[in-house]
Amino acid sequence: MSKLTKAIVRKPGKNFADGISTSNLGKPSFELALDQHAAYREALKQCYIDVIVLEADERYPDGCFVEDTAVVTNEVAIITRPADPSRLGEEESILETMSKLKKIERITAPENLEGGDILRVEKNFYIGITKRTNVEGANQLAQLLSKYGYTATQVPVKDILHLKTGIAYLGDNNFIGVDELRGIAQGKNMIKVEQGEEYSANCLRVNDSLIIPKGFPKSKSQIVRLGYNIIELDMSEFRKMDGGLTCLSLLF
Ligand code: CIR
Repeated sequence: MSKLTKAIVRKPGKNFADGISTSNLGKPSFELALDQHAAYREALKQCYIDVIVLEADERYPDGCFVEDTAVVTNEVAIITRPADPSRLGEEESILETMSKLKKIERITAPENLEGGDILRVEKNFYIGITKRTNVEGANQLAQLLSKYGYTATQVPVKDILHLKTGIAYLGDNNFIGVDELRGIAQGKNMIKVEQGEEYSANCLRVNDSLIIPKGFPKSKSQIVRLGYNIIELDMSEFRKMDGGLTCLSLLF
């Protein structure tokens, strides 16, 4: 894994609770979400990341989930096209910030692709085909990535929001994920999350550290054996809005 140096994040807005949610975990507290977001930014800083913080954009209640708006490599930022009408447009301010830092490519209309569906494993990108990412959007991404020397593999995903809601690549041939997605980790080591702990499949490797969500003891006991420097964060308010650790940043 190449060294990560920067992240773009966006603070949750006051209308954060009006975003899309299927979790049935209740309404999130805006104040607590702000505190959890601040802790997230601190954790990234601890991992030697220069964090670029965008202020909340009240037009988009889900705007803090910036991961969905771009796919970033060393060479390029590919601006995506979110599928839900309430999120379409979030990508424009990311484009503005990103264009000062990277060469830009774009997923074009009418296709859709969200960054949460993109799992990078070394030089290959797995692309989840979900309600948010269609095959044509995935084909566009694959074609763009191939210009920069990367390959792509499409993965049909059922019953979960985004591919990375269900699986994470931790580096060093280690994965954590739900059983449905074990094919991605074939021949590699995969920690299988147990029933009730599915949320812990979304972990975030940042340089020498691994950020994991707090409150999933079975997954944690397996993760600690891998020997990473672990940072645990309480993600309760973002979870209520179907968001996880990876969703809150664009890392590069
Ligand atoms: C949504 O449904 O779009 C947001 N409430 C959550 C997005 C989470 N993003 C992600 O998994 N990459």
